[in-house]
Amino acid sequence: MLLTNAKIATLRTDDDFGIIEAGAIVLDGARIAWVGAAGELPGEYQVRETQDLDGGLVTPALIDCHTHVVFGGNRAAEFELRLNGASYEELAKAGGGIASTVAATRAASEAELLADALRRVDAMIAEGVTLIEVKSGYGLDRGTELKMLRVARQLARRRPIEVRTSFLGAHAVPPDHTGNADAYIDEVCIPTLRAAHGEGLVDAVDGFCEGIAFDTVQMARVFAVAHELGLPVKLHAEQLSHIGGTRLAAAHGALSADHVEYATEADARALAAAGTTAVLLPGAFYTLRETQAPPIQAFRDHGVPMALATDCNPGSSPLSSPLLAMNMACTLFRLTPLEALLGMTAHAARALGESGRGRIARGAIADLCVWDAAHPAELAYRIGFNPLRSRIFGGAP
Ligand code: DI6
Ligand code: FE
Repeated sequence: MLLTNAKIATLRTDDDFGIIEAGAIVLDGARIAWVGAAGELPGEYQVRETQDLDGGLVTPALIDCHTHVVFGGNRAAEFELRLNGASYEELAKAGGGIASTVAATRAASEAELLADALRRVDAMIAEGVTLIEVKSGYGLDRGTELKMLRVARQLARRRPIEVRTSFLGAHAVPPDHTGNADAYIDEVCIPTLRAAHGEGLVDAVDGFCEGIAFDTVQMARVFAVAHELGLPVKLHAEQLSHIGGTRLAAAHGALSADHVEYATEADARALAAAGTTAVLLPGAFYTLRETQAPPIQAFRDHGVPMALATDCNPGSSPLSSPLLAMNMACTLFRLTPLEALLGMTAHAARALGESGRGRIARGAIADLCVWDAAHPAELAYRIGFNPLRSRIFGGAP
């Protein structure tokens, strides 16, 4: 298939949008066979179908590399409590927060969880997302963690989207183990990870390294099992305080360290040396009204790739709009529109360990978006406006 009459933002490198005016793309099945100026299209391609894109803007499709789209219930009541003076950490300590979503998720059937998650996924697809990461972590017992991961796998069977799962058994200490985080890790979290892996439900292992969750020593025990099982690791690190999660992630060769508001320049250096991607989650920063932004300039200075994601979850980031996340990253964290687009495409792919995605180049997966926009900076600039015209998933419009 030949796509023609397009303005293409290839993101070929990280230096600029890599724009090709009057461009054309040849798709061969699920892959990109050729991209360039239409006038330079080699004669060798036998084109079966041509689509005139009428001057539309083509970018790589969006990738949401950090989501918790599978969960029961919602936390609008806590949102209200916070607006009446309670803090996120106070609510967590009082048995609300993640624990209240755990109760709702344990009580929900697989069909209910799936129906709810599909509505959030549909919102993402409508903005041009073709690949999402989905975490467990609202079960915190074997049955419910496995249930969440099965639902995550189902999403890819119900919709034209790819899903990568992360096991987040180390998300919070469940009410049944209050004050006994170590026993929870050893007796529930790690055996559940092994069981989920045994069923082919786990693509990566994540954790919440924070004062209200797990420390670096506990996380290192979970990561050791991930390594033993051959699974990549990633970590919620330095979101609310600095306790060393970023350095731990780097030391374990993590795919990503996520949130990283309280990360330091030394942490940025460690991430760069390890080749670990920093995942920025402005939706959580915004919702919790945090004031400490991640060390963006240090990430730039040390060459740490920055990905961007919605963190879609019922507590700290009830956000299912990647476009709004891109806007927030620019407004709140001062990313450039180019950095925001790279963060939702090429660098998000990197955070998932997926090379060959997120850029428009020969041999890459043909996941593309066509936008009603004259320039790619428009994608991060607008607020609450969706210029998506069409989405191409694995070579199929
Ligand atoms: N950090 C977050 O922002 C989410 N999980 C995490 O570890 C919040 C989860 C929640 O509040 O439900
Ligand atoms: Fe998260």
